[in-house]
Amino acid sequence: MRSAAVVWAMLGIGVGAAAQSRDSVPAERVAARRWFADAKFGMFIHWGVYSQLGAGEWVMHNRKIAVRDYESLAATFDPTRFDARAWVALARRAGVRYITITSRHHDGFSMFKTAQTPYNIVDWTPFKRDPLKELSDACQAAGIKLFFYYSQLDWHHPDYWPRGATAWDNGRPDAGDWNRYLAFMNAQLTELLTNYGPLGGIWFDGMWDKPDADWRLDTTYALIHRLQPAALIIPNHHQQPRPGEDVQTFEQDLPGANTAGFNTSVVSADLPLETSLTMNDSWGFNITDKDFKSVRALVGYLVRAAGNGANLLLNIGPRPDGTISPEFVARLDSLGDWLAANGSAIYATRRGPVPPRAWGATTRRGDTVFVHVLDWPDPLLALPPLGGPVRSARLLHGGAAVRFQETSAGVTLELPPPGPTELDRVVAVVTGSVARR
Ligand code: FHN
Repeated sequence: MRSAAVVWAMLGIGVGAAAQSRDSVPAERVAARRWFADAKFGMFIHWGVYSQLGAGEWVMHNRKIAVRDYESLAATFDPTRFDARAWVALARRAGVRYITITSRHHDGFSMFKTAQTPYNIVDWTPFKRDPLKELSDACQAAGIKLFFYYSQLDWHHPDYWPRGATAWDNGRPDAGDWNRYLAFMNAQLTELLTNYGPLGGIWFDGMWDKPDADWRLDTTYALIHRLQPAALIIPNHHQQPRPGEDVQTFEQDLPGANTAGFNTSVVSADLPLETSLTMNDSWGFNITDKDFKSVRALVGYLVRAAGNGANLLLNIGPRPDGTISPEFVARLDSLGDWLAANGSAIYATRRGPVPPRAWGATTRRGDTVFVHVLDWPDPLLALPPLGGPVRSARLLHGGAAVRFQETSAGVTLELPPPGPTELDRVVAVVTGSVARR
């Protein structure tokens, strides 16, 4: 542990002078943030007791299920076909670099062995196995980083009191001890950060239920960073980043956009960014939701996320028996095929000099600007200046030269016609020394 080794870090992954803000961050976390910004693609997994009802992870709230009844449901959870190695094999085929899985969602059920409550998958269900342990072992063997989603909101714990915006009368006593609840959470986080090997980090969610409560985040964040100095804290609180947080994440929106209605439009200039996205319209398994995005749309999200300097955290909701529906598998396999051919224009890139446009996006690594043409039927594509004189332009596939013209107003590329099944025409443009941003 190098906790004493505090460095003044300048990540330099943001835009303009604002990106040059200094942040006192230990070297381990500086490296971890850089790793995260390079990773570009993660797999989100929402899986829990709720999967059994096939109506998403909010089913307890949406159907106003009483705690007693939900406890009975939990006692029948038996995902006998869960195979951590199969999940991780799928993740590898898809080309993801990390997995973020729900360790405890808003229903308050712990999907891991915990001494803090019997309401956990090992002690409460016939399954009796710890899927997070099995997953962490499989991830470590495969070189995939594991992050734990952890809900601060709890619809089951009596000490989650006073209750927040999502409360309903579900049979809990109208009293509770907030200090005890915070101690419970910190004790569970200690278990997660102690018993599952080195983690990528903790992905928090649910604070928005009680935005004005005294969450004592400083204490919790310090605990996490003391237990694992390289663990990243990713808060999905939909607000501007606070001290101690490592990544700014956006839900169902690219950074700065707010079509979902709860994201902040303020984008951090110096933290790595992430966008979480459902593959259909649900996070947890939803048996009637067949509104799956096409592979073309998903490639578009991945490219536009990278063009915004963000990772894409793409969700699956496994079935209650532990298997993964073919719709998820097919799309992840197709993304893996696409990344096998185009990953050099995605992984370890940063946002390019041209912000995402209707036609596509740009990414950059060193002096190479990758122009991702997603939707442009015409032969000429005019770009603003790329930050340095263009030395060459070639198709990523096959390396054929792409003719270009450069003036003080910018660069015009002469594109070959799009192939009939092509998802993204990538042109690698090498420039003379790009002005670093
Ligand atoms: O309420 C949750 C929801 O169930 C899901 O976990 C998503 C994932 O980003 N986050 C919350 C809403 O902000």
